[in-house]
Amino acid sequence: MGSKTIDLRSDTVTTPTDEMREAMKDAEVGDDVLGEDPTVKELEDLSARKMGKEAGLFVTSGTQGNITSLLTHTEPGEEMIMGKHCHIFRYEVGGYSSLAGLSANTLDDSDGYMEISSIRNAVREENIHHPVTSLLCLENTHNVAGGVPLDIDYMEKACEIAREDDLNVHLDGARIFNASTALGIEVSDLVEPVDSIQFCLSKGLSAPVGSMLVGTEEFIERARKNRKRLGGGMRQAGVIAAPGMISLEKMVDRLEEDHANARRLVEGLKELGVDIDPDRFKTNIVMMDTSQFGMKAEKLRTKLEEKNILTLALEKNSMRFVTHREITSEDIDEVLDVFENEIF
Ligand code: TLP
Repeated sequence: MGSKTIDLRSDTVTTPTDEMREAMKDAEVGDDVLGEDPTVKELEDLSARKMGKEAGLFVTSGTQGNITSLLTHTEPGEEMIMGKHCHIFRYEVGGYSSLAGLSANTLDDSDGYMEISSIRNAVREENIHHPVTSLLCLENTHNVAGGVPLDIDYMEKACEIAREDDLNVHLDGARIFNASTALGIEVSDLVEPVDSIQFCLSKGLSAPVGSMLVGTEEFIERARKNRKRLGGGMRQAGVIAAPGMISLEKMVDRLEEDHANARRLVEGLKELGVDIDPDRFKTNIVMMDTSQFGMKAEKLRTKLEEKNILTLALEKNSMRFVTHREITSEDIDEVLDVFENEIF
């Protein structure tokens, strides 16, 4: 067995490339709170252009991008509709409620999709007892469902329903380029119907830090103030925006490799007799039920860790593997070897 640690916990573990480090060193900078950092401006403009929206805002993280968006779309006391398994609801420390004062009407999204009819039924009618429903949140790719890319037809239908009731739509597109890659469509077409998108530079795109929020100019102007309110106004942020430019210009095209490695893992596990559905995993995230090995996910995680393979025990019986730039097809073969020889 090799001694390299094979880190499949998340694509967040990717480290900046040499080119990114060089770009950081050479980045032109200024005080971004005063609107004077040329590299940040360039990244914001490029992000908006790529998404086909008017303006962009550089934020510290996906979580900050999402909460900034919620604060900008809504008023305290309002309600939003979102999936039970979405990141904003499950993994952002309840900021939607403590920071934005919102309630969440959560719908089943186990396979990544909330039923369109359930979205329609979840919108509150005007009534003195009801909060106002003001926002629909979508997540693409859907993390917990297994990196599911929501197709364009669904995106359009969900947004159409939202519009009928005057809701805005925010997309947590942390991995939106994985979705557009898997679906084989332009990212701007996929996000066309939504009002705002948060997408991450620091996941599969390998930047060390940062996410982007994009939307209309008017929305981004108000979001900029909310980001400041959250303490996210940065100064010479060009040094961290510079690698983000490389993420957008050079790291998108290679995501297909990550998807191929995820496929190799799923198909290999299936061949070994694991109960896993190869058709379910279309991007870089794979979920596996560990109860078939007679083990809780945490137990299997520890066993794999002893073999230098890092994974996440996401739920009691659910283990997550995420492929990324620092995982090769040989690494996947080694993981499959360990399953064959040590786990079965
Ligand atoms: N997800 C992380 C963990 O927080 C679970 C991961 O390893 O997958 N939206 C989605 C869909 C995400 O998956 C994440 C991060 C975020 C937002 C938040 O991004 P950060 O970590 O930059 O705040």
